[in-house]
Amino acid sequence: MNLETKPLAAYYPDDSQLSEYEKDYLFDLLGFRIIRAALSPSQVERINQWVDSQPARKPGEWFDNVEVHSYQGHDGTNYQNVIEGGEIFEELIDSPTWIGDVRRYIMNGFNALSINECFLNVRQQSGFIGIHSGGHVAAYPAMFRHHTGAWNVGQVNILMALSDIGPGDGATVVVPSSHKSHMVHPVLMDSKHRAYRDDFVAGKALMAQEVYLNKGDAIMFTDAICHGSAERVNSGERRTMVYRYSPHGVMPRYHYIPSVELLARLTLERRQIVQPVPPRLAPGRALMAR
Ligand SMILES: O=C(O)CCC(=O)C(=O)O
Ligand SMILES: [Fe+2]
Repeated sequence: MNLETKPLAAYYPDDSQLSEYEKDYLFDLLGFRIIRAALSPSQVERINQWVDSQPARKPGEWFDNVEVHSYQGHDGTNYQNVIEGGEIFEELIDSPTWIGDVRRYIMNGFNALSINECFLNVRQQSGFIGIHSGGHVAAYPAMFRHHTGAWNVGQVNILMALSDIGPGDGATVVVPSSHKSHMVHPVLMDSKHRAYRDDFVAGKALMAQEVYLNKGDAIMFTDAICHGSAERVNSGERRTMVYRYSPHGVMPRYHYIPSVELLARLTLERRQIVQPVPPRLAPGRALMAR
């Protein structure tokens, strides 16, 4: 069934009015939370200034340890490994707005977190990301377990809005509670691994709901939730940034090794997230890149 996108149902409450327990309940029940004003206006402005200062670049180009990338082309330009892009990106590694909850959801507060992927995405008119994931996916980032009071979530994503994202802007869509579903989403039945359809605009999928955000707001979601985005029909561009956190045993998605300059600048707490397992080499040996 091919549907027009629906805005997120009116039942979703204002995060700032909720108790900590109620927020946990929502995350467990729905698979996502909306964090209003997760970034300050000045943080949003500093990031947007960084984007505005970038010349046109093509996927495959590198600058300052940041790699220009795209998943499928139509989903836009990604600045991957963006924590290497400057101080503003470093300070968000352990943003007090979310890091405590992220730690608790992933490992019950043990200090064993890692950044699995971090990128800034710029998406133009007609861009979208296809529908993907769901509770049926048997991969570590899609693991979602919660025994009362104890969590074990394989990946928590923080998707930050850097531009206002409303109707027609290509909002992120979620299928609420689908991280708990053992059934494959109907439109994923035809896909190769039943996990991703890059040809199917997620906004048109059964039960997909658009999440509207003001710039500075964020969605915190388990990677197990069935999600993607609507097609951007408005002119202009949509800007978002995603930090994905996983237990440190999950391989980083694109294998970036932090630069020595970055490691030297980071606080211990941030360094432990960016490089939870510092490499140990015999004297005289060096790491080799491929
Ligand atoms: O681009 C979007 O709105 C969705 C991004 C997404 O799929 C993700 O961050 O996992
Ligand atoms: Fe995704």
